Amino acid sequence: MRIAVLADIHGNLRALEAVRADLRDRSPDVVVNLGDTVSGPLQAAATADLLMSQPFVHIRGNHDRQLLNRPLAAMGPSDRAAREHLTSRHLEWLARLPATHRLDDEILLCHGSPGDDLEYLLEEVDGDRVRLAAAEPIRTHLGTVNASLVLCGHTHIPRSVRLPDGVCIVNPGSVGLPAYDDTRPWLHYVETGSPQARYAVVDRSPGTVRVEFIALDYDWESASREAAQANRPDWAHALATGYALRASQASAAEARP
Ligand SMILES: [Mn+2]
Repeated sequence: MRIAVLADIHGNLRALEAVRADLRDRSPDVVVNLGDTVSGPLQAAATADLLMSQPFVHIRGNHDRQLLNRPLAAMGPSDRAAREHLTSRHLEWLARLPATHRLDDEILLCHGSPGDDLEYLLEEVDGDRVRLAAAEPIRTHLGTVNASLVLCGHTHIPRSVRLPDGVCIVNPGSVGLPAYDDTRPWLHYVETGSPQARYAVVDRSPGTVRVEFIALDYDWESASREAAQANRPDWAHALATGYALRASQASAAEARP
């Protein structure tokens, strides 16, 4: 079974269209979307409309949950921007998505870890960056899940890990947002170092897993301009460079005439 794995689209329709164009030549058996589908200042409603029309397997991410469950005033700016553009049919669609899904007996889809859409499964925060976690904490975060292949997103870092017990875990990276900062558990930056749109194709045959990571050019300059116009210099910088905007860079940019 050949599985195209998309995650963390974050309302970036331009990046999603680049992935869809690339998928046309690959004809996977199934396309899965691992959540954080709309949150952000770009094209939340158009992204949701497109995805709702596709025969993909979708699960929800923490941001999809947060923009449904929180009052507008309590949302972060990315969730609020998306929420303001979504209509009831988009919200009803998001509300129906499960937090995890089993593609078959062996394959589990989740956003963060199987039990927590906010938990980093393959990374740990080290100072103000993230790095690959050791096998033991990854195994702990997997919990009692019985699957030989786990597909996850959330940290936007493309990675394929095989634990000593043979379980394979693949994060395809982010379709729509190549870098971000977060304050949980403290301020840190997550960066892929390239503005390209990411996804993966996982070919699972009995006894083997072949993983192909794909990085695609698309019109990230237009996406970045759109974020800047929405007063999101952090997104504008991340989309154009694949690096996160440091607080010191942001204040320096503001001080410029
Ligand atoms: Mn997430």
